[in-house]
Amino acid sequence: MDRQETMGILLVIAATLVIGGGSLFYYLLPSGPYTIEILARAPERGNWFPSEIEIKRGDRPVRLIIRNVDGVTHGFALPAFNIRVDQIRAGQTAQVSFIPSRVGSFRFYCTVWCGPYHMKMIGILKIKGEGKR
Ligand SMILES: [Cu+2]
Repeated sequence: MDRQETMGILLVIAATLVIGGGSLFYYLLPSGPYTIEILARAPERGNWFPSEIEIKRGDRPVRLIIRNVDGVTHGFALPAFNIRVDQIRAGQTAQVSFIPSRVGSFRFYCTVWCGPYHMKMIGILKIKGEGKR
């Protein structure tokens, strides 16, 4: 395992902790935005992580932190909520927010031609209707 692979694994572990910590934070601070971190990588290097996100419908804003941990530029679009970030350069982070007001499955995807599998750089945001978020 080389240094870069080790770093990649550590980043995934860190992201898992951040996402897990984010959920805990949600219960502790029910009025703040609900933060979700997404790692951006071209499909051949792991794709969006997580590539499937499930949340509950609600009035509280959701904040997406999109972290480009790849070596190339990516973009981000979640058209169902009018969100588009044209360029997130390697190593950079973008933040967007929206109110998850509608139930459904919504695609998010990369908007920059980042490699041969660019068209597969797609994730799903599922917004569920029942229960309390
Ligand atoms: Cu891309």
